[in-house]
Amino acid sequence: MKTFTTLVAATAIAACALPALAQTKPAGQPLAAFQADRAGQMLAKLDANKDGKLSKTEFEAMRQKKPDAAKAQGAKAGRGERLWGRLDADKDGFLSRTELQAMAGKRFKRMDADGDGVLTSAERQAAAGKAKAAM
Ligand SMILES: [Ca+2]
Ligand SMILES: [Ca+2]
Repeated sequence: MKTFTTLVAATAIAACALPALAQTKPAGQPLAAFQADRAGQMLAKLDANKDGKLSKTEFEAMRQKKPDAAKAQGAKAGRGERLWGRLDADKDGFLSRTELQAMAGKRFKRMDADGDGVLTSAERQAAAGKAKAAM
């Protein structure tokens, strides 16, 4: 009978330990999910003609929706051109989903402070704070 009680107790402890284990997993977003999310969000928001890629006009519309950021960037003439040149890797004049994911990947690496490949909410908040301070 003693063995049975011990077994029940052990099972009860294991059952309690499971949710605790789940909580110790890093509550963050891995790189691939971040890239897919970002690229999807940008296409959903900016791809006006729904051809699955962003033309320069569609991309510029985003910059114009953020007047503060556009003003700050306007101080450095030609920055938009250089940014576009970096993003449009195959120079076809459009940003494909792959190119948007590459952009998201670079952003992810800047935000992932401890470099563990997972973006936690704390790292997101820190990055958001930095972005605000930069404006
Ligand atoms: Ca488009
Ligand atoms: Ca391209």
